[in-house]
Amino acid sequence: MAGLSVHPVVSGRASAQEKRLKTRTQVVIIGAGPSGLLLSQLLHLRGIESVVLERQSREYVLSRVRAGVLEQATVALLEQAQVGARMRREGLVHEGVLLQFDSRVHRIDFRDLVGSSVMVYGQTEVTRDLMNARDAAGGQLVYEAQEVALLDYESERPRVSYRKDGQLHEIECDYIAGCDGFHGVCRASIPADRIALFERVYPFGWLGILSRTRPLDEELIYTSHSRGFALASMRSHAVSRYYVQCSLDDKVEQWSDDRFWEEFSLRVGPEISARLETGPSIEKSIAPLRSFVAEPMRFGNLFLVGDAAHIVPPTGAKGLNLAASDVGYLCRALVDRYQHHRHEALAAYSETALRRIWRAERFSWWMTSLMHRFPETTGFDRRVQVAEFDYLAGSRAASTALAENYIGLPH
Ligand code: RFL
Ligand code: PHB
Repeated sequence: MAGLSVHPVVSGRASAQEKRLKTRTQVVIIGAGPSGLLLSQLLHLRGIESVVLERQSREYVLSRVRAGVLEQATVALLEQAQVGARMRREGLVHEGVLLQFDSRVHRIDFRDLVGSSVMVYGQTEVTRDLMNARDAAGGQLVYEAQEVALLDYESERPRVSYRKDGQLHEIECDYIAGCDGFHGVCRASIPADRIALFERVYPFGWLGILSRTRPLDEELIYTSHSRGFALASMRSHAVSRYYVQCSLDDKVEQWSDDRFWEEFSLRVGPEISARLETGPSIEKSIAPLRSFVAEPMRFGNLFLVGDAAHIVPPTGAKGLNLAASDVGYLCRALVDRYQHHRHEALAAYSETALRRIWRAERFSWWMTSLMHRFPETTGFDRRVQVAEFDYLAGSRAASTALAENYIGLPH
């Protein structure tokens, strides 16, 4: 390991002479997305103190529309974090999903195949519940923290500096948890020769809309059509979430609501679209699709967690669930360290987390490859996709493999 190292963010304006307000905590958590909030809440319940630094405002964080599907293990972790009450009341339990290829539909029955289910409950609501729980417990959360910089993270005295309302602050800590997402400062602070990056960028994106309309079906419908992929999802019995595969060059402004509904209807076909309730979108955004893993996930006393270390294309609904499983591993390891003076789990964090991450990467890549139209798709490729669908539809073993991965491999 390198000795004392300083890696300030490039835009940082802090000078060595500038007066810093100094404090101390056990764990500094960078990022108040689901990873950071869940980690701080779980640590708090085990008597471990943390400070969360978030670049954006609370309102901004709550305006992002993202994941919708929670694995049972994620649900259990949220219960453990004592934020499960509203999820249990308002979340929708789904015992299967529908896969559609052109006009043929195959249901993957989770209950029958693997005796389990998933929970449809939006990431925005998970985040809101966690924020409320942190507030109620008097948690230390700094929104709009600018110029966050990691200092000496490989030493015994890691520190994090940031600026808030013009004042420079510095927090000394035992550990730093990098929960700051794909575009955060933590992974970017690591010298290039210390980290290996594995990446696949897909040649398309997802255009998503949220609308106050009744969902198309009781379950999610994943559709593969020669015009491209489409997904019908939901947030409640009255709010729907729909996606269509789009070009990476597309801009949201090019997609009027009418154009979206028309394209979505074409892809799901006349039978299903006859049931479609359309209405004005209340959110519309385009997300690129990417598979990405950074190895390792530990650098001295800095731990990368969630999207800061890995990204999956959303087709398998795994991103938030992987973030939650990282949090589960790190929390247990920190509890071992603080309560039992054992360091083994912290030392094994990266290896343990990566084993599960690569399985989810594989599944998300597979499901993306199965369901999307690639620009270079030939007649041969399409027939292979259809043959794979036929196999799924006709084989309990193949359907079970999909179900097992979709509901989530064990932590
Ligand atoms: P996040 O949510 O990106 O949060 C990181 C936070 O860090 C802050 N930050 C900083 N703070 C301080 N200083 C800095 N320098 C900072 N830089 C960044 C950011 O402002 C932010 O608040 O990462 P986290 O917590 O690891 O959570 C990961 C999940 O958000 C992500 O994996 C999922 O949303 C992925 N995902 C899905 N996952 C599922 O499990 N099931 C799904 O159904 C699902 N659907 C999706 C998805 C992601 C999507 N998009 C938009 C990428 C659907 C979509 C369309
Ligand atoms: C969503 O509801 O946003 C959602 C559901 C399933 C996915 C991806 C996104 O695979």
